[in-house]
Amino acid sequence: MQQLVTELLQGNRRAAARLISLVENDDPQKRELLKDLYPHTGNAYVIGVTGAPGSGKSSLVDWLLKLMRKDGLKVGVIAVDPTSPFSGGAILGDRIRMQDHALDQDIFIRSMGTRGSLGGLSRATREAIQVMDAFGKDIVLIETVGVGQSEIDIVRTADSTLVVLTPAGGDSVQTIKAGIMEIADVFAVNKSDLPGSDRTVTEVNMMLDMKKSKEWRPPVIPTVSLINEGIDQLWEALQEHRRYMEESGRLLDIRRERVGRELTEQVEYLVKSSIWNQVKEEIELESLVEKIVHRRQDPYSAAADLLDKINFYGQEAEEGD
Ligand SMILES: Nc1nc2c(ncn2[C@@H]2O[C@H](COP(=O)(O)OP(=O)(O)OP(=O)(O)O)[C@@H](O)[C@H]2O)c(=O)[nH]1
Ligand SMILES: [Mg+2]
Repeated sequence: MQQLVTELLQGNRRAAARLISLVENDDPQKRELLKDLYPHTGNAYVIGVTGAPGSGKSSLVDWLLKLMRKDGLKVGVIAVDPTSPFSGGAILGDRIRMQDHALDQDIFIRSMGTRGSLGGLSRATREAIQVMDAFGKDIVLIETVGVGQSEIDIVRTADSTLVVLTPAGGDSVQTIKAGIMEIADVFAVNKSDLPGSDRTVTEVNMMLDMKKSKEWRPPVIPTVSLINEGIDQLWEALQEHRRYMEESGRLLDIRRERVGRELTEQVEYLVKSSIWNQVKEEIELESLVEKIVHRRQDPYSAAADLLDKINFYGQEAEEGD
C-alpha cells in the first residue's frame, strides 16, 4: 500500500487510478493512505463546473483544458454524475474528447458515478481531489451535472465555480434555481449561437445587479463551445476570480471552513464507528429490535441502555469496590 503512495508521488498514472478506486470504494486502508498523501497536497486549485444536463459543460471543459495546457498547467478532471451508476474511465470517452488528451501525460481524467462511492459521492470526490493534488496537478476541474443538492455539495469543494447556462428559449432566467445563482463565481451562457442568448446574458446581469453588492461580482460570458468562441474570455474570468480569491484572503477563509467541516466529519466518523464496533460485539441488536417492534421495550430507553452496557458514560462502574 505504501508502495502505491510512492508510485503516485513519482507520477505513476496507474497508481493514481488505483488510489481513486480505493477511496471510492471506501477501502479500510483508505484513511492511512490519505494520511500519507496529505503532506503532499495543497497545491491544486479546484474549479467546479456545473449546469443543467446537456448545457455544454464537457465541451467547455475540453476547450479550457487546451488553454490550461498552453499555460503549462497540469490538469486533473473529475466528471461526477450523481445519476450514473458508472465509475472509472469508460463513459468518459463520450463526455470529454479523450482522444485529444489521452496521450497527454499531464492530463488525468476520471469519471465518478454513484456506484462504488459508498458513503457519498461528495466525500469520494473530495478524496479524489486529494489524490490528484498529491499527484501533482495544478488545477483540478470537477464537472458535475446540475440536478440537485448533490451537485451543490460537490461544488462546495471548489475554490471557483463556473455555472453553465444556456439561452432561456422562452423560459425566463427567473426559473434558475436559487441555489445555483448563489454558488456561481463565473457564468457562461453557452450555446450563444442559439436565439435568445443576448436576452439571457442581460437577464442574468440584471439579477446579479439586484443582489446586494458582494466583493466579487460574477461576470457573465457568452460562449459557443461547438466552436472556440468566448473560451479565452472564460479562462481569463476564471483566472481573475482566482487572483481575487488569493489576494483578498477569501481562498484561505473558504479552505479554513472546509478543513473545519472535514475535521468535524472525521471526529464524528471515528466516534460513531468505535461505538458501533463495541455495540455490535456486546449486544444482540436484532433481538433488541424484535423487542422494540413488539412493544416490549421503547427505542428511547433501549438506546440509553445500549450506551450504558458499553459503559459509554464511563461512570460508576466500580461502585461496589
Ligand atoms: N448549438 C450548440 N450546441 C452545443 C454547444 N455546445 C455544446 N453543444 C451540444 O450540446 C450537447 C451537449 O454537450 P456537452 O458538452 O456534452 O454537454 P454537458 O453539459 O457536458 O452534458 P452532460 O454531461 O450530459 O450533462 C452536445 O450535443 C453538443 O454538441 C454550443 O455552443 N452550441
Ligand atoms: Mg458532460
